[in-house]
Amino acid sequence: MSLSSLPRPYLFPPSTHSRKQRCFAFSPSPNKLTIKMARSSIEEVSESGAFVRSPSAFHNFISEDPNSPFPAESGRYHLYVSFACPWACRCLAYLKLKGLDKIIGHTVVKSKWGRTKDGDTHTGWVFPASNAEEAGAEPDPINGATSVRELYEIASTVYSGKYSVPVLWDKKLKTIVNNESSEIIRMLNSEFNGLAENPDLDLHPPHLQAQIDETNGWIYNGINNGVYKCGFAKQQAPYEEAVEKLYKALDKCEQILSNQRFICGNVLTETDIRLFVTLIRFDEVYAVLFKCNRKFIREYLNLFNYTKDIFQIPGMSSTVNMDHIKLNYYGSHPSMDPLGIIPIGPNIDYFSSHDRGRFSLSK
Ligand SMILES: N[C@@H](CCC(=O)N[C@@H](CS)C(=O)NCC(=O)O)C(=O)O
Repeated sequence: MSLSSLPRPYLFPPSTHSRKQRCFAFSPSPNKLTIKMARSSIEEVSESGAFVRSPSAFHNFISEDPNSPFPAESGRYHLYVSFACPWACRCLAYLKLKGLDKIIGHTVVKSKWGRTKDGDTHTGWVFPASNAEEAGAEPDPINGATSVRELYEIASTVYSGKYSVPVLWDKKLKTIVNNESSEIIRMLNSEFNGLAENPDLDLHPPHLQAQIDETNGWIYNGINNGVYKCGFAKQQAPYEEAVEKLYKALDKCEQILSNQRFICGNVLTETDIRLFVTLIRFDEVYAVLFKCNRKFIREYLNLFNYTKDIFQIPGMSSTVNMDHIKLNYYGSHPSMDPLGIIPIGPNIDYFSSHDRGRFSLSK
């Protein structure tokens, strides 16, 4: 079978299709592919100066069904991530927690953005030429690409959106399966259980799904995406609106965490991983660069201890590389930090003891 006869990726913004429908819905229709999208988050600003995140474009779903177009297989898929990116690090956390890192390889890009093509001013994620170039970053072992942009160009000749991470790559079909972290983590949670070292860990269990989905909604709007709305706002009013919403959501989390160990009860769920990736970057980056400075996470008794609790779950600390985080945020956004000077603090020790053991764990 030639590559051209194989299904091309399902490529357009998420619709109201159910997950299973989307899994088998391929759209080769060129009309769907010509949506003009921002090529970088810096361009994602509305007329009123508010940050408006554009949707991810690749929405195929890996399935445990061996007859599906993207069946769960050992060694077939590869995850491209940045240690700086909270969305990508959600996926990395799942590789570690589910025990999938021998089944699905991953490659970390360089911390700072670079030119993605000769003769073009676009800057974005790039790979180092060798392992020696930057600790933690690696050359692309699958496609030999020099930038993440190149991966998108291999996957689609008509794509015109952001060249974002995470990228879940199919080595067999040489294409992007999915570039939306909220969908990738669902696949990693449920579809590789025949191959995972920790198949019993279910971070989206049926009895909590409604609560998880509802909680994800306000945490995404207020906190995960909320910090970006603060940082990327180009006018005072949208900035202030985003800050209000952010601290309302953080206060709500603080209140919930005064009664239970995790956000959806006394059991770790997807919502905790999604929240953690923002909290761990908050005091080091968002409080300073994104002007989220009404209160630090380390000033919230419960949120701070909770962040340490999750950081100390085996495998999680390996998904946090504060050097990459700080080098990227402070070094890749000249419109916000033109000199790229990296603040020295606060260097929080997330391995220090926490008090979350006061809550008993449940199923
Ligand atoms: N909705 C996406 C967002 C991914 C995203 O925005 N990634 C950022 C890094 S934190 C990126 O790669 N941006 C590239 C750019 O703006 O050019 C997800 O959750 O996977």
